[in-house]
Amino acid sequence: MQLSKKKAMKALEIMLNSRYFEQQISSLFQKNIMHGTTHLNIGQEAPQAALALNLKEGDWIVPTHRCHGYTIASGSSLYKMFSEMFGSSHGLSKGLGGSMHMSDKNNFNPGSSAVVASGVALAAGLSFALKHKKQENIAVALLGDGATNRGVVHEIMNISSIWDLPLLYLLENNGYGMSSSVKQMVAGNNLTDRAKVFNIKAISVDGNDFEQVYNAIYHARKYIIEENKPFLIECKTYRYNGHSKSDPCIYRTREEESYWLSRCPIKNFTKKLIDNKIATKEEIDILNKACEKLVLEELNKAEAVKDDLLSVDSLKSFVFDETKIETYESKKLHRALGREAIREALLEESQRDSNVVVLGEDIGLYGGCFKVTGDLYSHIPNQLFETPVSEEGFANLAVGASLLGIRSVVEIMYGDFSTLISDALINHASKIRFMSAGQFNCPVVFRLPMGCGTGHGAQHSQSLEAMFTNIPGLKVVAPSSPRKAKALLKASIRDNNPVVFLEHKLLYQIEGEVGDESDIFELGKASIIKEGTSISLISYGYSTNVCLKIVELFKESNLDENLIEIVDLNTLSPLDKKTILQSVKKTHKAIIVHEAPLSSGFGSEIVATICEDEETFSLLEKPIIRICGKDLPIPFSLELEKSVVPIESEIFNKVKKLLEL
Ligand SMILES: Cc1ncc(C[n+]2csc(CCOP(=O)(O)OP(=O)(O)O)c2C)c(N)n1
Repeated sequence: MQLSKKKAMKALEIMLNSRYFEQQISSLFQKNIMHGTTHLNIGQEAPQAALALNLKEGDWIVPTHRCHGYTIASGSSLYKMFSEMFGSSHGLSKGLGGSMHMSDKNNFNPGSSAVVASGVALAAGLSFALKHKKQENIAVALLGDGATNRGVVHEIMNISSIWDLPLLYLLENNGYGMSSSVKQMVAGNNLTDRAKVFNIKAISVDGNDFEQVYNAIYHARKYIIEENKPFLIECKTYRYNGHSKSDPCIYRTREEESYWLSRCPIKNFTKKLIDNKIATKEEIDILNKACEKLVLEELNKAEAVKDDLLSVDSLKSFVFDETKIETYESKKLHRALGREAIREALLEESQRDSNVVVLGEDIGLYGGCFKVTGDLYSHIPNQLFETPVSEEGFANLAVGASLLGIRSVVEIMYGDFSTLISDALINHASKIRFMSAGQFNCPVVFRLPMGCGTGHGAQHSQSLEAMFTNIPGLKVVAPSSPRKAKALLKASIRDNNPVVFLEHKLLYQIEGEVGDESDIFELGKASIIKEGTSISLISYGYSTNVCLKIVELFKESNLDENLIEIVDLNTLSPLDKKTILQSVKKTHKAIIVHEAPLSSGFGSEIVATICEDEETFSLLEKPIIRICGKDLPIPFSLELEKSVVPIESEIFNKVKKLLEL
């Protein structure tokens, strides 16, 4: 054994702390003192210690749901971990995370993802950030054998290989993903082959042998740093308990269990230390007792304050970072198309801040599917990253990178494919700040070209905003003009929170006035773009332009256009309710216009906003009308396509009817 005595004893200490911690957790669950669920890692302690002893300051880890041992190994306080398990405000994540989200920024651990394998993409994002910042560090993605069957792992293996990311995949093959065995669920003979097809070097080691894992990680880290390439280590191991607290393990034989019990990593390591005269039995007994005592003391301390909870009122502060962005309305205007305005924002923000990066498919030489990025690649070659067709992978990668301050602007070729990044948006971007009790922010902008009018058919033309506005933690922005597209995109990039930026495809072709680099508009603020006395047309995105045409039709028909007020929402979430209510209190009538289907569309939220305000409701002279898309997928035929979304004549007639003209 080549390890120094100090390191060997440290390794044993980590393994013992992990074992005693887990035994206490198991007993607290059995006594119903703890709630929820938990995934114990008893039997899998060797890789935890081996990793801890190899990592350098600034290396990041993203554990799996079976995370306690790695959290202990990376240096987190046992007291704070027990407190987190109790859900108390003294926990690592103040009781907002629980067993699977033990975030600890000080120890380079953003917490696990409870979505099997998604943490791999977050770790890839951290490694992307480390590389971008030219830091000599690595990120470690923990994953289980079950996780290797998820598509996102394959997407990320590919990306990490072609981008040479400093990423270590530490794969714990414990033979089972819940109740399903590797033999049943994994095609092929070797899990390492899964990395090799992506040109990633991979080895397999006995995961219950501390020294083997230690040496493997030592060489892997060196290789990753020196060769600038990812690496995978498969540790063959076994969990002694069930998958989670209520698993009786009926899918395993008792013979198999006793075979692995005889290969206990702690017993084996202890024997080696004594056999090789590195430590005496007495020394090991002393360490053993000290670890057991420490764990118990930390538990007692945590239990004494377990009822200290965050107040419900304080929870809101963990949803969005409230840092204010300086806004300004520039006087210097020039004319540009919508797509050019967006490109200007991307260029100016990337040049202002090297942490801003632009990611997406075909956004380089090709200029983007809608020619939004254009020649951007020639101006910011080190900040523009063309991705493979791997939406789930690169969207979650952007989230991971944001934890280290990288501000990605992710272009999703068609907003319809946001269904493929729903994991990044719904499970990660929107929740990481909350689950980590404010330790991490997630400054990522997801640009989604939405809407119909271009004859692209049902899977390339939808308006999916209502899918996002129901997710706390996401901001949703929908500009209506080139100027707003630029000024709101700049604000979105500077915002410390995740923003879904909805770009109607027809906006790209609209020409209008655009501000210079200082033009930045506040998120969460609606604008009255035309004042009027007797009816509020409330809209957002491209549909605002349709409402503006009604004003023209009024003029052409010699009707009084001063009757019409137009409220452009700009941001759907957070919604500027005040401006909506002020307008309707003045006009006493409201029509809401949007392209998305009527049923459960965002218009319902606006109706509710008006009706729930007693004063505004009492002033309403007519029922509120919603003029929206039909409850149909978008048809391909151009004529049919036009007829399923709000058309000018329909709005014109309804406005006249409401005004009794
Ligand atoms: C995407 C997803 N599917 C299913 C689950 C439920 N689930 C939690 S853990 C787990 C098994 C994961 O197995 P593996 O990756 O081998 O890790 P292990 O539990 O063995 O450590 C499953 C299916 C989940 N959390 N996420």
